[in-house]
Amino acid sequence: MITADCSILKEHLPLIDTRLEQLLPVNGPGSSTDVIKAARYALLGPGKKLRPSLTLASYLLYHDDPTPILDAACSIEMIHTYSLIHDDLPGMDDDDMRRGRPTVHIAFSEATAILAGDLLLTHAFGTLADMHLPSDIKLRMISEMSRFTGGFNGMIAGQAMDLQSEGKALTESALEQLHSLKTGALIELSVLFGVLGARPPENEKALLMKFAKLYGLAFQVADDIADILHPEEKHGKTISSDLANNKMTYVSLLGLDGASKKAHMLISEAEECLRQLGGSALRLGAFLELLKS
Ligand code: GRG
Repeated sequence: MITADCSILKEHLPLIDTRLEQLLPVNGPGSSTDVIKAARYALLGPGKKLRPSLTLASYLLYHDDPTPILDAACSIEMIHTYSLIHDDLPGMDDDDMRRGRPTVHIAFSEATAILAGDLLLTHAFGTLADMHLPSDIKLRMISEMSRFTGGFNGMIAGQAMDLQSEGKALTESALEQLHSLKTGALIELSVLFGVLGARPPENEKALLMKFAKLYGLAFQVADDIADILHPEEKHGKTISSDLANNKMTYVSLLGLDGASKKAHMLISEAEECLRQLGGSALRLGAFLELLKS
């Protein structure tokens, strides 16, 4: 199971946490509202910050100072947190616990949780627009964030497919499409932001994006396996919401052994991308190691 104790995550965590705190300040007329408190509760809580770490690590393959890309990394964590707040709502997965604590609608209220998610989604785009990067790069990031997180070919499309899949048997390719969008798209965007900031040669960009695609799917397969092997550690309760909501997972489709083989296959292919890149790119292998534990 992935924990924030892993060194690649620990390396970036203080920088990300400090900046997230600054980006969601307690000031302005809205600051006394529960919505800001709820957004801060979720965003500054004990998440692993895996996606912003991926952005920083991808960018740092080409540069020494992560400062120029830090807000882009933080904007991804805002989107991720909004998606979790909304996913936990009674109308969606109906989860009471997340990261070992009550979910936002339990700790505050359902209406506050909806607004806190909306706040983080909106603020993510504003954060990108306000960055100190050339305008063409910022515009591309804003456009890609909309595409990768949206409802046509992004995270919301995956979530919509997930909602419609309840109680249905899916083929492996349908499950793969669902998860590549629902979970994978944001992970791909995390690497893409590092790449857009660093501007590596085209062939290296292609290999990094192939790595990101494989990693996004491997992350979901590993998550499905962890749901079965470590349910309490993951959710603070004994049954995963996918099982409770009668949703198909890689484990229910392929069995535990089959899902483990699938994860290994995806991880090996992702490792091959890093081997082809060589040099400092091998550092990204640490993210793959997280999925093996
Ligand atoms: C509601 C628009 C909308 C989208 C929701 C991503 C998503 C789409 C829902 C999350 C459901 C879920 C738990 C999927 C499994 C993979 C996943 C995203 C796990 C949580 O990511 P971690 O482990 O979480 O990086 P932390 O808590 O560390 O931030």
